[in-house]
Amino acid sequence: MSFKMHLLTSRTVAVILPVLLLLGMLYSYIWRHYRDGIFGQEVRPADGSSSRVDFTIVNHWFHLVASDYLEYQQPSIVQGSRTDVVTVTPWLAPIVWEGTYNPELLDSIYRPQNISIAATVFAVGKYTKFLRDFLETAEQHFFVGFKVHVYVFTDRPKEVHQVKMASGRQLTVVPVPGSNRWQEISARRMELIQTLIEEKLQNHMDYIFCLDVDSKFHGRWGTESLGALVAVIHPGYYRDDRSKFPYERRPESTAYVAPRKGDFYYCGGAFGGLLQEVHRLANTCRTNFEADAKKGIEAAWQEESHLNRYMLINKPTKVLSPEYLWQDFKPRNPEVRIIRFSGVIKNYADIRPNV
Ligand code: UD2
Repeated sequence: MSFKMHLLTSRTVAVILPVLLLLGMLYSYIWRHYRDGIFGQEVRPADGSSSRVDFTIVNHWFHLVASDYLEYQQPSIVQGSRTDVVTVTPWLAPIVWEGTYNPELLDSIYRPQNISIAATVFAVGKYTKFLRDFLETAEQHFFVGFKVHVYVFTDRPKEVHQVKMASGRQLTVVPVPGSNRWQEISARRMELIQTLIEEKLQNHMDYIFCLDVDSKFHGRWGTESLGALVAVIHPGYYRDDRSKFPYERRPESTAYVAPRKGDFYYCGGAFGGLLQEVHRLANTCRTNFEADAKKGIEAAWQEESHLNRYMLINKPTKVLSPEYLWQDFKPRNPEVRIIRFSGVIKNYADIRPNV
């Protein structure tokens, strides 16, 4: 090779190499952001730890295809069937009340999509006694006609009642250790939900709902409740000023909410949504709960306080009215036309491992 030729080649390499390097870096930067935004997420909770989970794209969330053959009542934008309650949040998420939706229309949209719904329920210690009613009534009312997989977390697998389940529905018992503190049982749920999503559910199920076991279904709980992040308004506080909400009020806690902040007070006993959203919620609440524990703090209402803090910042995309978690000891308020799911009356001293 002549000297000139050699010089030319070296110059070309000197120009091309950095350009190629730059292009490579640009490609990997764009791909990383594209993948995080579309396919998954990197969750970086408060302590800086991270956990990568990849989820597939959820088409049914973006594309609602109705049947051409279904006839239904004309909807109106000037005359609502509910004028006694608020049906949309200030961030434009629907608040689901009886009379605000058409169940047949919704089911006809979601049934062809073959969606699947996981439900978690914890029955640790004496709480196994609530399982039978919970499971039997879920068969009658919870996503009837849809693919449902119930996961029962318990330290007493032998006490799990065998329920006859319709085709497409199944139950899995997940053994967990017992505890002598009810606060720990309640709070540990977030970690176990996170692990379940990571190890069993991702890319197999679409939605997940996490429910208290000391409850029964009395009415339909179905496709109207689907959303990316779904919260249920607590029946005990929805008429109160937010300064009275039982948020965690100590600023040292990661669950802290200032007195003049808050939208609604949500239940720890029922929440759900798309797997990736609930994973993010569970991971954050668990991490924050653990960060508090290191400082010797336990939030006022354990994971419910952390969930409320999370939902204040990460607004739920669908809010379920207190129809979706009433309490049997409370007389029904007139705006609650139907009770769909409700906590039974229980004697805490009898069933909890500690006071
Ligand atoms: C409220 C919340 C609950 C949770 C708790 C605060 C509602 C309706 N309930 O309920 O979700 O946020 O406050 O910690 O929003 N469990 C057992 N074994 C036990 C104790 C608890 O399995 O010994 C499980 C069980 O699934 C139960 C759940 O934890 O449903 C919540 O415990 P709880 O029902 O005793 O708490 P409660 O009624 O104060």
